[in-house]
Amino acid sequence: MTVSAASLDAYWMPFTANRDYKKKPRIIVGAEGHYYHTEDGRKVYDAFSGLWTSGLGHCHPKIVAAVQKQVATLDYAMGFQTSHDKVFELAAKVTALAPEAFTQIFFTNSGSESVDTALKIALAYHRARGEGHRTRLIGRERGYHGVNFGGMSVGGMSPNRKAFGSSLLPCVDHLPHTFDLEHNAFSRGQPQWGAHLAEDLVRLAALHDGGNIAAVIVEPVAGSTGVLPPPVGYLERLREICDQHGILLIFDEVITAFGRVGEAFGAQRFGVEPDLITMAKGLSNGVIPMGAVMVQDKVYQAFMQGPEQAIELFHGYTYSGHPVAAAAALATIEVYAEEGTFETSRSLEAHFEEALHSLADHPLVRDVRNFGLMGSVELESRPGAPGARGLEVHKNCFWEQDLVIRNGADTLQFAPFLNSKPDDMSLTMEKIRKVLDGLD
Ligand code: PXG
Ligand code: PLP
Repeated sequence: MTVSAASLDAYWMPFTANRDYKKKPRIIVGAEGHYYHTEDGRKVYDAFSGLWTSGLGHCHPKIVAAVQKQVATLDYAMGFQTSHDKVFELAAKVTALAPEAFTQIFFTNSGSESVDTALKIALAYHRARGEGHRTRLIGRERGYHGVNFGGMSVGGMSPNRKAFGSSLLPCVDHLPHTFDLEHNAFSRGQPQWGAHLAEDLVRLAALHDGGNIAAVIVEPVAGSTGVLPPPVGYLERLREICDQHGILLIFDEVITAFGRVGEAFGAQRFGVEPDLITMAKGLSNGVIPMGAVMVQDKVYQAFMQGPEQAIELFHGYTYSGHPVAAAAALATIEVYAEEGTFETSRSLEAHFEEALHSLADHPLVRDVRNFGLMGSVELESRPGAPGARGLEVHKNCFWEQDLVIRNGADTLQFAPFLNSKPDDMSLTMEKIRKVLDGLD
């Protein structure tokens, strides 16, 4: 094994069953295109595009070259009161992909930082406009907005909140999630049922007075919780209610941006314009960590009012707009355009849907859901051992099928490459069926 026992023990792995993993570690030592290379010399197909990150495939030569050049030219530049060329160019390129009203972008290093940044911008925006009493934030049950205190507070994944219950942000409410097997099981794309769940925002606005609510944050398609596409009409209705009460709408597009739903942003795919959009992952194809918050011009302008020498937003990270990350992101965005990635992704949706739903008849399968190139297969849990079956599928895929998939408890998740070969999508599902057939 390439990793010594002592080093194995030294690393506290994120979102991992550390003791179980360390008994038989799954170690990746290289990657190329659609495959990982394992330490035991196998090529393993990546059916999760990294961690929703690497839609173009791994080690794309153009991104690799851009990073190599940048790191040898300008490794780091102070980002506060000074900056560098690449990040301005990137800001212009990303905003150009967005709906016209989005004109400014603030850089971070991850999705979690993007979410906390967006929440801070929302609160400070209202204050700058003389509405500092708008302090309530509204998220959604089963939402995932990262692991920092803001994102955890508006998020709705109970295991992520459990240990921190009394330390979450105050003044936060949650809309109900849209998962309902009685009405939505095995729906393909957006479910017909569920738009009425947006009406809960009317209730919250009546309870608190809409004028006290700063922002609503939702993922256009909930990803981490196991792919919950928005019911038809749901996002439109949220937008309407927010408009009625002057509430900012934030789309957390950390997963859905950059082709995952067949457009640059989910906002465009669903034809609903939020006020702020968070992103990460596909921004740099996962090559160098980078995230961002893009805002409508009216949001930026609300801050640009005081004396010109005053800092308008007291917020920023040491690595905001890091030159090497910016170079990776610039190359990524160029490749998206050159290779027609968003169009390719869109053209693969129908095949992916068919392949994924081929598992619907398996006796262990409870639900199948998909939108764009996001898919999940929910398994029946083993009695008394929730999550055990899902982890077993993940491990069996890795060791026996040369396949990496993700499991969130007993929900299997799929994020095919945006430039996948259709046959590989089919083969992935055939392998999953084999693994499921072997489970008790
Ligand atoms: N918002 C959304 C919508 C996300 O999907 C984050 C914020 C946080 O991003 P960072 O870069 O801080 O991790 C995410 C991240 C999964 C899975 O299994 C999804 C994410 C992270 C880890 C696992 O679906 N999404
Ligand atoms: N903690 C200390 C002591 C710091 O000096 C800084 C940044 O200068 C931070 C935390 C924040 O780090 P970052 O800007 O990388 O988020």
